[in-house]
Amino acid sequence: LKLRTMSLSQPLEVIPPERCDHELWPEIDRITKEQLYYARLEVEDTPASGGGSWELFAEDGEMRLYKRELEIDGLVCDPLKAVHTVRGVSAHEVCHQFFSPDVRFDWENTLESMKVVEDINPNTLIFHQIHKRVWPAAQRDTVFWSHIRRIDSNTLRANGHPNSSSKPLPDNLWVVCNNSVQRNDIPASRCLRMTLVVSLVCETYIDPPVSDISKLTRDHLKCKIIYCSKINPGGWAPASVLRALYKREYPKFLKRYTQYCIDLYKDKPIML
Ligand code: 6CM
Repeated sequence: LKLRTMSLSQPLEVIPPERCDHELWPEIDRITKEQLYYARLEVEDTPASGGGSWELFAEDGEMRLYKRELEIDGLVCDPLKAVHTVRGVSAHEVCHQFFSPDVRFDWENTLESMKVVEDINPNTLIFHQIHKRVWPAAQRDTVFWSHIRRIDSNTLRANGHPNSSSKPLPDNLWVVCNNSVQRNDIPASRCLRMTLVVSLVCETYIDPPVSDISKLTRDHLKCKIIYCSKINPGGWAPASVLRALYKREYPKFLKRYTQYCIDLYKDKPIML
């Protein structure tokens, strides 16, 4: 990917194509915007998807993780929302690493295999992933589209957040949305097919502000990270094992992933 810098006074840029003829494109566009809206609502003011309020279950420094208990047809589908703030990386960098298939195994440790099964456009791929088996349940796989985009300030305003008017706008904002897709041509073979909707929303704040963009360093970068997920295990999985797994693994994932990004970019030019 070409390294880019931009003037902070420039309007934010939208990078997904204006149009795309793929049959999934209307769904990709709609769900990405919905997930962006949902993620940016404040935990304190809003219900978790499916109703009810968020319960804080892990906290470490700036990092806070919330969940809501939700069962669908007897299966644990607890929505999760995690918020974190880190310094030294931009929203673009944190989202780019999450989207890129090339580095997936560098930070994702739930995987046995990962394959890109379709390339919809430069910002959108379809993945087939086989996850490591968790005893005593059957092994799971997932098929999902993954879409990355920069959100411009007009889209942000049009997205109409009830609680955003009092908040400062970020200097830029990126989102990656992963959402399951039904693909009968990809057999689940020995696995149960799990379904998911996951979003990673990252906001860059230049803090302290710089008047001269050429003086921008990594010390000025503050990145607010919001990670939301809702996973349906797709078949029998003991509720207590699944909840214990999520409670242990999500905080570990968020810490490991953000540290991975910080370490990776620390001596590299800034990709705003
Ligand atoms: O969001 C994350 N990773 C993305 C890229 O891989 C993508 C994948 C999400 C699926 C995560 C599944 C985790 C659970 C796998 C085992 C399920 C076994 C069920 C049976 C248990 C009794 O969005 C990071 C995901 C981090 C998860 C901790």
